[in-house]
Amino acid sequence: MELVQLALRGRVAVATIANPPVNALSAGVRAGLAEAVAKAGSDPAVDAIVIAAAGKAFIAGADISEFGKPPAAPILPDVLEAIETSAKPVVAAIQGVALGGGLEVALACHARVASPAARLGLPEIKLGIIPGAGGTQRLPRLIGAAKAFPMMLSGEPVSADKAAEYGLVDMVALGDVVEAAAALALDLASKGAPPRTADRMEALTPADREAFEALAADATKKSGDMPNAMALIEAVRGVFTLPFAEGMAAERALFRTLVADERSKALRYAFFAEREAAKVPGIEASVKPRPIAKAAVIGAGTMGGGIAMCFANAGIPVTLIETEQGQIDNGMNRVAAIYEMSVTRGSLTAEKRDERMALITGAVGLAAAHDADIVIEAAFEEMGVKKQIFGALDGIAKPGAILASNTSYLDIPTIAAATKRPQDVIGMHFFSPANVMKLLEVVRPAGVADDVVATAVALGRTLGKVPVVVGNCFGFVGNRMLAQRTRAAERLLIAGALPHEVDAAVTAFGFKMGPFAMSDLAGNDIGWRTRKSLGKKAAVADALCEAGRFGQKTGKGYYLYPAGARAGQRDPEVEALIARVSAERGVTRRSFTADEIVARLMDPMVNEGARILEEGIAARPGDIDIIWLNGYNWPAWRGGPMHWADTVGLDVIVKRLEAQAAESGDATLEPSPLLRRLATEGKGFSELKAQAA
Ligand code: T1G
Repeated sequence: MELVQLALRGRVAVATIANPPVNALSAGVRAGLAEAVAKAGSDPAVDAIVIAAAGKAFIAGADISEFGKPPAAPILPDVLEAIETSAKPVVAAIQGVALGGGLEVALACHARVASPAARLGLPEIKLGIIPGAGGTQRLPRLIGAAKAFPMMLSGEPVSADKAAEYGLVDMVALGDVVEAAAALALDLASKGAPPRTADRMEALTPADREAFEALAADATKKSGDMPNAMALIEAVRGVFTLPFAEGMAAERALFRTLVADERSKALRYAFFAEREAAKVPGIEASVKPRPIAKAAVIGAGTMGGGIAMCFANAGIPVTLIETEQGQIDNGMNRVAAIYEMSVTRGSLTAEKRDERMALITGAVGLAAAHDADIVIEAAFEEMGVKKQIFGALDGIAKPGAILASNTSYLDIPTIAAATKRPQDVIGMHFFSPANVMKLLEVVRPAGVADDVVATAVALGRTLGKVPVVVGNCFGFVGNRMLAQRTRAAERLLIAGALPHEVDAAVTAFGFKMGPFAMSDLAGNDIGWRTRKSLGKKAAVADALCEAGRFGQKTGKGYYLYPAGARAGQRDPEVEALIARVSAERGVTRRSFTADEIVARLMDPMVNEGARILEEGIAARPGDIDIIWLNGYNWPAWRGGPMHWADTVGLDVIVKRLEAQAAESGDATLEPSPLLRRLATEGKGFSELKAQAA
């Protein structure tokens, strides 16, 4: 099928891009577009040209899968120059998303018509790059740098109406957007006006420059060491200081440097890994999810309330169930307070708040779950409680209802065995706060029905989550690997590092918080309770808890939190306690560099990830990375633990693990067979093929 079809509509030539699923600007599309515009331009029967697209998207941008390969002619800037310098008016008919190169195509046109649902944006910053086909040069000239720069810095699209308000589109067409574009194109042709090209400077005034420079200064303060934010500022500043052609050349040079940067490669890797993760090996795309018109959540605590909010935010009525009215009231008040905060912050209208609150109904007793299509249990993390709830739900929930547990590590098959419908029981592990964190681990026990898995994944996407299907084991994937990092952090303290040194190394690596500050925030007693239930020990962590140092909530944990202090402060008492534990073990303490700390924390996580892959608990290394990127704030520009390991080199990681195992005598630090095999073969995790989870 032709990627760009050219058809005459009276004296208007319509070039329609058809490159499903989202009309990415592959080499074939670029060539087709150039050919269509040249052909229409030289056809005496044609007075004007429209660029349109088939399917849900106008154009989703450059074909990201082509990055890193030698650019195939014609490159996009050349195609856009041909459009912009066309002697005949060219109008874009935007019926869906016009993103990245897609919006740049529209910017090279002489006018733009959008459908009401269209969204227009330059999301390149999210991929660690900047627009590379004139976006930084044409958009400011059209709407002013003070409006264009924030669009490019956030990477967020604007609606058709907002685009019209900015002057980014000339018209929002309620009917057929191609027809409206053709009429506008003919009108431009009839005026005989020379097509409007980018180097009109009306929008670029001294006031616009002043506003831009203020925004740029703010962005510089906030952007940390992300090179693409700095490059974006440089490229946009060029519209005030360089002629158009030189500005275009400068933008292209900056773009090409960023495309080659490891950080952009990691972000592009994660873009595709997230989409791969939604494809469940062994479950055909044809398996239909069960319809979910009504939900119920058992447990009105922090997690239950957050999960109920996810349904309300997606417009799905949800019953929030507890054993007593007082708990319902507390849960509903907590939810209302969170929504109120969003209204105060301006991120939610009062009307939307009321709409969402009205979708959440509190109820006492499990019987209220009788008409739900899915029931999600978010009760106390104790197997007895869960078996009792699922046993009761079995007799209440309607046939075909899905029964899911939000447990973060308990055995799903044991929970399912409490019912007569194990094929309908699954794990849906949300991350706290459930209404904010994107990750959803869908835990697939043996025997669960395929359409139940498909429903959990589809529902996860409907709730705005990033669903990843994982196998059933203690801690599933994320928490199982986190346990390795926690053990490694404790080992480091005993070997000679101090909490603030470990946390500093981890935040320098790119995490928002280090493990000890995180533990103080969440509450050290949570891990302490789990270790006790499992009969496990952690000398330093246990000693802190035995001393009542649970963290921020008790004013002291690994750090001191004097009243009103924003961050924890070093506590000599804790450092003396740690030294005592080292002495009791006959350990001669030594200092560690930040690099050594990172290696000692992350290598065991990678090793556990390799075991998770060997056991088939995760289908792909990319699934593990998506879990860490979306559930644990792994720095996005490092692509996740398995991608990071590939950038380090698996042979290096194997050697470091062997040294750690020998030094500590801890056999669990020995490299897993898969990790050792890949290292021996000189391969990376990225060369593993998907397997059924
Ligand atoms: N390139 C290649 N494949 C893409 C793609 C792209 N730009 N966008 C989507 N896909 C694939 C995706 O991998 C999936 O594949 C399928 O399309 C459906 O995607 C020159 C340099 C458009 C809002 O960053 O935001 O232009 O899994 O599941 O939920 O200056 O896709 O089916 O095999 O996401 O309906 C800038 C990225 C590129 C936009 C649709 N553009 N895409 O969401 O579907 S850089 C972007 C999206 C650039 C210029 C620069 C979303 C979407 P598969 P999907 P969706």
